[in-house]
Amino acid sequence: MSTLFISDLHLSAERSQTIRLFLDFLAEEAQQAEALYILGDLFEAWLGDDLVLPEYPPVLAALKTLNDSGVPVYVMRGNRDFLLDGEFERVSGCQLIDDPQVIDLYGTPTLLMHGDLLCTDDHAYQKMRRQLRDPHWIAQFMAMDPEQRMAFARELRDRSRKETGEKSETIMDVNNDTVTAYLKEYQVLRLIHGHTHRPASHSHPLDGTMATRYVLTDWHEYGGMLRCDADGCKAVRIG
Ligand SMILES: [Mn+2]
Repeated sequence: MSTLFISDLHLSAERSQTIRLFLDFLAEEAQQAEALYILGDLFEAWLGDDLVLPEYPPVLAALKTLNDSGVPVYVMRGNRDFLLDGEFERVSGCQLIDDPQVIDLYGTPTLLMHGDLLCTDDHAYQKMRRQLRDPHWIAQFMAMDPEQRMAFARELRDRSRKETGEKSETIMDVNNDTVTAYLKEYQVLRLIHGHTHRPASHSHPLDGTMATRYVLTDWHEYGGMLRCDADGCKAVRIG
C-alpha cells in the first residue's frame, strides 16, 4: 500500500484538461492508495464555501466517491484556496488539515506544508498572507456579495501576476534557514511541500545528518504525485 501526495492543480474552467486528468486520477491511481493528501492550491480560486464556481461540482463529487470508497482524502489550504471550510468538507467528504502538519508516514515522521510559509525572502508576499489570513479580514470578505468577492479575486490575481513577473527567481523560492527552522521545530528529517512549482528532491543538511525536502509538481503541463510507502518516496508522472 502507498500514500499519495499532490498539490498545485490550480483547477479552473480554463484548465478543463487538468480537471479531466484529475478526475481520472481519482477514479484510478487514487483508488489503489491508502490515503491521498492534497497539499494546497487544488483550486485556482475558492471564494467561500457558499460560492462554488460551476466547474467544481464534478470535482467535489469525485472526491466524495473516493472518500466513501474508503480512501481518506486530506486537504491542506493553499494560498489560492485558503477559504476552504466546513461545507467543503461536508460536500467532498475530505478532511481539512493544518499547515504545517506532522504525520507518521510508515514510521517516518513527516512534515507537510503548502510551502508558502517557507518563502520568507518575499516580504511583500508574507505581509499580504498575514492580512488575508486575519479572521477579521476573512469575516469582512465573506460578508461581501459574490460579485464583489469575484472582483476582488480578479484584482488580487492580476496584482500577483504582475508582481511575480517582477520578482527574482530566488526571492520566490524557499529560504533554507526557514526550512531548517521548521525541521527543527517539528523534529523531522522529511518535509513534503508544494507551492513553488519546482518539483525536486533536495538533501538538506541538518545537525550533522541529512533531511530530505520533497517539492511536489504543479499539474500545468501534466500531472504528478509523490508516492510513499515503507521503502521511501518516489515522484511519479501522471498523464
Ligand atoms: Mn501556492
